[in-house]
Amino acid sequence: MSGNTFGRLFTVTTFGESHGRALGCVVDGCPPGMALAEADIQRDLERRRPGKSRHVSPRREPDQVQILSGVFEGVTTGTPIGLVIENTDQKSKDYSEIKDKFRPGHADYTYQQKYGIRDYRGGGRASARETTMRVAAGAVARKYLAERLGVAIHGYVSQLGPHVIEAKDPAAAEENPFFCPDPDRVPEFEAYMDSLRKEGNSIGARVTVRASGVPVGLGEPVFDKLEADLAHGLMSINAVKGVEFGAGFAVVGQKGSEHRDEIDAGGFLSNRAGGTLGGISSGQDILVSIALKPTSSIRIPGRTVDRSGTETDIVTKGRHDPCVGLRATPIAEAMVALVLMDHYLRHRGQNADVTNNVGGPSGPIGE
Ligand code: EPS
Repeated sequence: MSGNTFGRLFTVTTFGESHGRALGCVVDGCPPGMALAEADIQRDLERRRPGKSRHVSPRREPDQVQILSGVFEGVTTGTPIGLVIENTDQKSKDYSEIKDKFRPGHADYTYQQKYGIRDYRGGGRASARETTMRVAAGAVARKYLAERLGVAIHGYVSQLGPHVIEAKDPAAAEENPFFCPDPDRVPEFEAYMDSLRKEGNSIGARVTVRASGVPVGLGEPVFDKLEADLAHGLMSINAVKGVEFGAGFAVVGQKGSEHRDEIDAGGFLSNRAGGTLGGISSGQDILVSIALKPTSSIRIPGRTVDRSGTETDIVTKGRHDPCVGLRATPIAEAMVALVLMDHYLRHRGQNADVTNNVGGPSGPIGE
């Protein structure tokens, strides 16, 4: 395998490029018997797709998913689920000017050096368009987790550039183009993004995801700790440069007496750990944040070299996201779903017979 497959028991293998014919994936290991229709997957694809507001890439893609296999009479059969989305709105000529140049801060350079050839159209495989299939596969995992275990996974943008956003109303994040959980601040962010776009620049963001109802016991110490695999999945999203769980990097300044989550008969009294202990889910909410960098496709001229090593300037025109973090919430949720699903099956495989769990904040798996 060359890095296009994720997971051990619940796996997803993705393929496709931004300006190729289609993007697709094979989801393997899905338990049989779950009702699955294209509409179940389409909802999350709709939340991710470009062209929905002036603050994201204007590329118009319906991102209509087709289920090619693995579902019979509306129910999963346990065989590989093939999913495909056609690309319909490529404008490859946008890239002809920069095809032999390397955008500073972009994968252009490393793809060229690693493979000796690259599909420069739309960034090829390195394009954020690749995330369609993560979202599609994640929707399958998420449906199973919700129906079988009652797991709910929700995210929001918790920082846009310098603006830290309080999660006053997490559900409201679904109702604005910023995935902003504080609806009163939306006009402020509209103005901020308008001025950034005018400037031809881009900005970073932070996205936070909460998974509730996660059973105790998911995660396989020592190398496949739950947060290690979550970090793997989340770090593999385009533009992600950091992952934090619970108190995150603030742990550096905390004392043991402040950081620990005390327990009484009713359960944990705080959640600074972010839902895992020793790499195993504790039954508390999984709380994870990711840092997304500002994208490199900007209109501000920058210095670079071309393929022959000659110094030159570069300006990236076309239809780019000034803040890729604005569309990252469903992608991050999908990666969390894929990891939890994989670890649920792995835990069930090894530990289904374990009976001497103590009572506590959350019961043994399967209860
Ligand atoms: C992207 C550039 C734009 C975005 C694209 C990601 O594509 P293009 O240059 O082909 O118009 O629209 O995102 C998507 C198409 C998508 O579906 O997310 C980039 O440089 O990563």
